[in-house]
Amino acid sequence: MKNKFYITTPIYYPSAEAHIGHAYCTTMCDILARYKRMRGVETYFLTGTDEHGEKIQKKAAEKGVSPQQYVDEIVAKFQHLWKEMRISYDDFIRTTEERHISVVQDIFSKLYANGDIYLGKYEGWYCTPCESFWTDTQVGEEHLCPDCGRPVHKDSEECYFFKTQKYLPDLLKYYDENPKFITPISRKNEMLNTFIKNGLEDLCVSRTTFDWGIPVKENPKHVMYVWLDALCNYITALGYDSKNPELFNKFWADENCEIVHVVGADITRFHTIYWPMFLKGLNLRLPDRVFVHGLLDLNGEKMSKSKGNVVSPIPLIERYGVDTVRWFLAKEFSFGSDGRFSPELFADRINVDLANNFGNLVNRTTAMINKYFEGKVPALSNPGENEKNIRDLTEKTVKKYEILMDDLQPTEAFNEVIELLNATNKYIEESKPWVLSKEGRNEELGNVMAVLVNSIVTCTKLLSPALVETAPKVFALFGLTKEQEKYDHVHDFCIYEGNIVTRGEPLFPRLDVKIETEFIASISH
Ligand code: ME8
Repeated sequence: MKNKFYITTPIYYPSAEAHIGHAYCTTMCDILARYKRMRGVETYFLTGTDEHGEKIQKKAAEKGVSPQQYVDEIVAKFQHLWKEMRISYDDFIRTTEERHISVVQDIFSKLYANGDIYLGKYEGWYCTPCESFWTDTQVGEEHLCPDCGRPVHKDSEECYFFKTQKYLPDLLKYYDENPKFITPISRKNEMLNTFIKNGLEDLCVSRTTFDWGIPVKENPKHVMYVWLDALCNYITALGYDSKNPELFNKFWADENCEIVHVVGADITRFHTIYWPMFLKGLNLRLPDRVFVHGLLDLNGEKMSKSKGNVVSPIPLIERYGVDTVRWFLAKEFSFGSDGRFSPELFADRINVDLANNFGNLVNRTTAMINKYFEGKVPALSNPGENEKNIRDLTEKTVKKYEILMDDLQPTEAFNEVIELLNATNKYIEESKPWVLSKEGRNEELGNVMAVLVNSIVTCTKLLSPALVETAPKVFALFGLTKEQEKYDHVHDFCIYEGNIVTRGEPLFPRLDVKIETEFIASISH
């Protein structure tokens, strides 16, 4: 495992307010960042907003405000949402900040001086929402954008081009040598088959038809193509090519730092084809991984403001608490696959995992320790077969969890933890503590309690990157010391003897699926 970790979300367009899809990606990155920090890995987590481009300029004009005013308002809402979702980013980059603009201008100049960028003329089919030109074959007879499916129009403009063929051999070599560069693997095949094998054209990297962008210093009637501008955020935020390059040197320039970009399936092409080429042009190392997550829809329909089916996470957080929303996002959809959001799924997921399984286990255990042992965790002595089985399963779970998390598979890692919680609940049924108590078999009863506490504390630690509010509550219920709270004790078994256990309110009340389904449907807009 590398000893540093740099993880980024896409920088979102502040053209409309954030919805559950944006929250999904950001939450998954937050979980991975918190996990790495918990493991003692020096971590830097970046998110931000992508504020230039024709689409934003048009939206601002429609509203009668300047583009800057327009984005300022929406960016504040993004930041508010991340605060509510307890997103632990280290930096939030905005592409309208001076620290970004000046460096991107220098990057353009460097690529131009290298001969990677040249001035030419573009004729093709243009998709305004995607800000992309397409060829005849790509738009087909229907003249529809191959990315978003909306109509395109013929356009031509003088623009600067980036020579993609120059770096294609390097890119393909990097794909071969780094089989996990693009995951899931199906996304890599999609890039090769859809874009690369059909002949990659040079990329147009400037525009002259609008001015809400970063001016090209060499020729200011051009503004930079929004994707060149945006992708560079991953290095400008670290101070690349600035007076303060410490973070850049520490994270990007160090081979011991694992660099991970998490992106949605809609923007794979930019991150896995063009971005690595720009980096090659700048003579910089490439990221270790571009993890492509799936897109969520609502009841089978693409979420869109015009359809009025956008779900904002804020009312969900207000009603159910932030951990519930974070858990749903982390656990419901396998990271990398597309997913369907529906109110029923939300309520079921919370009931199954949090109320019935985890919450109920905590509840029962705190109650039994208070009833049978006056709230004091007993010692484990002469463990029997059942105790040993749980110990073995705990060890295995921790190992698998770490491997999966390190491989950017948080959903699968949490599945392992849920399995351990299931096994622990089953262990209660098999050990029948109420019978042990009746028969005065105190040593065995004590063992059961010690094992339950161990399972709960260990699972809470493993779930803590998602359950940020619940984990400290559980630690407090079981009277953990600061030392006992440390992650590394997941490798110890039953070290909580003598801890004082308090009974608290149920952590996750059971939801009435019908009532909650109606509530969630009522907040989609
Ligand atoms: O593409 N389900 O910004 P963007 C899951 N500015 N994730 C979703 C989603 C959904 N329904 N909708 C959006 C841009 N996302 C560029 C990025 S990066 C240098 C520039 C998430 O606001 C997903 O991660 O359109 C997707 O890739 C991203 O938001 C697109 O955000």
